[in-house]
Amino acid sequence: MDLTEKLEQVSRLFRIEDTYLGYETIQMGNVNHTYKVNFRLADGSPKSFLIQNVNTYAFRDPVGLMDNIDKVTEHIRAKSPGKTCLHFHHTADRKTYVADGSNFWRMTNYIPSVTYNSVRDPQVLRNAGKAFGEFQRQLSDFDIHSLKETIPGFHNTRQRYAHFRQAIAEDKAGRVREVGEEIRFLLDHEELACTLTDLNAAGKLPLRVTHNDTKINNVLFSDKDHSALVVIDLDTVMPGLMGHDFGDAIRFAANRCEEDCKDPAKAGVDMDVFRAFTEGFLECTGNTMTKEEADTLAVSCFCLTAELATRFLGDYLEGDPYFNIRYPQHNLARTRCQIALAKDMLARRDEMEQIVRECLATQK
Ligand code: GN1
Ligand code: MG
Repeated sequence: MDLTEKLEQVSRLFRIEDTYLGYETIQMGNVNHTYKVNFRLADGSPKSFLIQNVNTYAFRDPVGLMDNIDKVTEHIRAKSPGKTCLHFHHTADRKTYVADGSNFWRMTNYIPSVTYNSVRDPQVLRNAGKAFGEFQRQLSDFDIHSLKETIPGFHNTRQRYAHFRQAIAEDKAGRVREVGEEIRFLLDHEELACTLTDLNAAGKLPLRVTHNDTKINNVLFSDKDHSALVVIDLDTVMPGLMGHDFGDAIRFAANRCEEDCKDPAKAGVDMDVFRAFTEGFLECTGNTMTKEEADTLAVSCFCLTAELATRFLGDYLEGDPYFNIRYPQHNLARTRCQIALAKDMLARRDEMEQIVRECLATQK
């Protein structure tokens, strides 16, 4: 069966009865595969949905993952009457997925919108910060213990480093000798990179329900007024730290180039972007944030960037089993870009601390 037929079959299992017109592949994320499936309704009008094939190498418990997502989306939906929300379709036996062989399919409503991989407009960035801040706020009364850990230790940077060391020791793809300088930088900065993880282990930071993958392209914006419509990609919603969501968002949105740019010299923090996003994020979270959390925001950007660099490089050393790659050295380009960004974050740490303080002061 080819993919067109497969996607039609999956749609039927999610009880979509309309006339199937075909599919488009959507470039979204580095882990799952996403398709927009198009239908014609009885009255002739078009209607689309998104179907994703969940990567079960990354997500070992996809059923637990869908259970998390279902609970979280319904919690948010109940709190946002009349607002655009994500909604997962159900099969006849009330499941939010169709599992066949190694494929694990799910289907959501398609929300017409725009997304950004890189944006410099401060209003859009403020709105993105608000969207992720609001996401945390909406889930502040969610029962954190009802969430499964979809990827255990996802932002446990110590554990990420342990895997990274193992990848170096095993050298499965014979690539260690190419990347001595990158390995050295990451190992030299392990202590600082593990700041959040260590503070958490010491019980100094509150656990919250966090998104954990706060790339700005996980926010859908209205194409009319650039307001944020909804936060998507809830695969990694888990108990986490405020700095995980803040740091990862800055890592992606405030970088002067795309995260896999082949020219690492272009990477660095755009401080105007940093400020605009921080303003929006703190507008929604500032009054519930503890002093310890506020103190970690600037360093969290370095932590999350270094952590992801160990993951990209570890994957490269293992022969790229985890991240989807579009060319053989893709994970290496990603690594170099993240390292260059992390270096710039080190140089600008005081400046970032200062901006966080200024933004907090206007909140209180
Ligand atoms: C992966 O697939 P995507 O784009 O949602 C990864 C994130 C990384 C990101 C880097 C489950 O996210 O942790 O930050 O790539 N997600 C998972 O682009 O590993
Ligand atoms: Mg994701």
